[in-house]
Amino acid sequence: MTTYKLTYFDMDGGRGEPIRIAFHAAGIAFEDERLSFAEFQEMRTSVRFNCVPVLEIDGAQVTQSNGISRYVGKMAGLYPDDDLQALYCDEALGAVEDASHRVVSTFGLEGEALREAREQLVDGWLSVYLRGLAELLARGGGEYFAGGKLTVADLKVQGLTHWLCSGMLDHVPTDLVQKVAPTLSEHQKRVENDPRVVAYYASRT
Ligand SMILES: N[C@@H](CCC(=O)N[C@@H](CS)C(=O)NCC(=O)O)C(=O)O
Repeated sequence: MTTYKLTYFDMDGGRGEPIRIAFHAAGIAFEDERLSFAEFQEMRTSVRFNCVPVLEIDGAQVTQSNGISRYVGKMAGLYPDDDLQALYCDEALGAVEDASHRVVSTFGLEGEALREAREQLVDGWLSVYLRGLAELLARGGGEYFAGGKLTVADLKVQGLTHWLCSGMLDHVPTDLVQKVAPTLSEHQKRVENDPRVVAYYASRT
């Protein structure tokens, strides 16, 4: 039997979360290695590209969260069979990745520099990405990004909108998503109420 080990930060969210949810939805057992930030610093140079998530498949390391999400998503029925719908799913996955990089580029800033960078982000790139994602959601029919049903794109976008609303990001208003792209707020609730997502979090308690 194939063995899977996912290494990611010890948090409910981020690039590793759609992969964990997809494994759970697929009913596939995996080792869920959760690292503290200090533990990650100790091992970061031992993983390719010095980044997580890393999936080990029978001991062989694979990186890149979107590729891994697609791979596990296919096994979970959370990735479209149709090529065009798959492209739509990939577009949303890639957009969230790009938006996340914009936010991460402000990490490490402090005080006034942080405030300025985050305010620029809120009025600039974050609004651009939220509006763009709302367009992709509308193209998908309004409820899901691709194929008319939950896919890993929905899990990834929910991760982003949850993060932006969480209050964890200083100077990012918690009502930003609601104000800029209200359909994404509805989408966030839809995903969080999906039985597979609910079952995953129930399994964590
Ligand atoms: N393109 C990569 C990016 C991975 C990435 O940046 N991961 C972050 C955590 S979410 C990380 O490991 N950062 C560590 C660092 O930059 O030192 C992917 O999608 O997996």
